[in-house]
Amino acid sequence: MMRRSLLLLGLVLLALRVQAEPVKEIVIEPVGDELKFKVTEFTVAPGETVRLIFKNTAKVMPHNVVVLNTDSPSVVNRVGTAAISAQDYVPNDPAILAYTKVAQPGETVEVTFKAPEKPGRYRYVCTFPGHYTLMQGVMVVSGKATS
Ligand SMILES: [Cu+2]
Repeated sequence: MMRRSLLLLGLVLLALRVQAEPVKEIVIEPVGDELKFKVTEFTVAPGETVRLIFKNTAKVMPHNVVVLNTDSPSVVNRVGTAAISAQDYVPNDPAILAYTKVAQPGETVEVTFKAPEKPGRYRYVCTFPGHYTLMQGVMVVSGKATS
């Protein structure tokens, strides 16, 4: 009987621990129908679980959010140009850390991913054709690791 209660207590504690794992929620919208993200910079902790939600509040423009593992302009350019002919505008590129699918106007999409362990600046772009040169932001990884 005692052993059974201890087992149950253990399970409850385990469940609480799983629930307590922090998830950083970031909500991004475009600026009207401009090729701009409203949030152009956000900060997360190294290794943190990030839930990135993109609410496409635009009236006519489809958009997505593609997070890269670098801030390098040449990589941004490489991914942005390859996206034009890629399926769903997301090329198969090793620099892509996470991405949402394309959100049509009025649609909300999201992606959950683990932030890099390495502090630094990580560029995110919209890879819908013609958007990436203007539609960009930076995810800053900084501070103490969460795990
Ligand atoms: Cu866009």
